Amino acid sequence: MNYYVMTLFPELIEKGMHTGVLYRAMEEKLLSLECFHIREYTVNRHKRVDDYTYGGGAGMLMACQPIYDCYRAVETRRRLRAWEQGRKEKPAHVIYMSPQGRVFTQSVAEELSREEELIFLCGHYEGIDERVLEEVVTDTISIGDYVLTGGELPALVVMDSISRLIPGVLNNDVSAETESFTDGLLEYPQYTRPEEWMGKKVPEVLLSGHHAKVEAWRLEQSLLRTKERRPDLYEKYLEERT
Ligand code: 9D3
Repeated sequence: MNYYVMTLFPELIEKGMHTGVLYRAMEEKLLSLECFHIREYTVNRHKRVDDYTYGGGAGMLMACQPIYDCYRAVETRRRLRAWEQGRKEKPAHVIYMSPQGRVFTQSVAEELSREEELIFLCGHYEGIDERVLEEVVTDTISIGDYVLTGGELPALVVMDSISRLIPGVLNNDVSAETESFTDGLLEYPQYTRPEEWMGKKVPEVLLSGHHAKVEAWRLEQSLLRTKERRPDLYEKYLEERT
């Protein structure tokens, strides 16, 4: 997976991706990341990327020109890399991170993980001039109903969850298996050594070595937890089993 990110805060994206599992995956060339700093593409001599809103109202909007020129730089870079690697050029998949987008879920992550390349556009201020969005954006995604200051953290969330679905990134088949087994349920409680801590004992069944009993206990715990904490998921799980 090759990620391209258009942003006013490239260092935030770089820092977020150059850590832990994702860093290793980038070293192994399973992932790549290239950030494009929108401010570098402004032709304005004060390097301004924002301007007042027609029709009035509070706040500033990101203007068309810097974003469009930044996008053209991404396209040039994509074309070069496709040529270098002898790949066929594909139309761009440009994701605008916005509170007005479709809400990101695990199934959206699965859908996007099948792409070879993804381009992210992160907004700031009160938003972006609609005309440049019409010109470059093919998909708009929100990470949920709460207000942030910009699209960078959402882009990191989306890249994180897509990346772990790419074969080799987690190199942990058991995790993937467990995920399908408890599909749509919350995880059961887990314990490690010591057997007793602050007077609290690890549940007896987990020490029994009885594999079938352990599995039954874990499923029961998952069901109880999901019913209690996420009745919406619980209902869905029951519906899918009938
Ligand atoms: C004045 C109306 N505001 C919308 C509630 C404007 C506005 C506020 C904050 C527009 C953008 C932002 C910054 N947020 C994002 O760029 C963003 C976001 C978010 O705030 N929540 C969840 N998902 C996302 S994806 C991008």
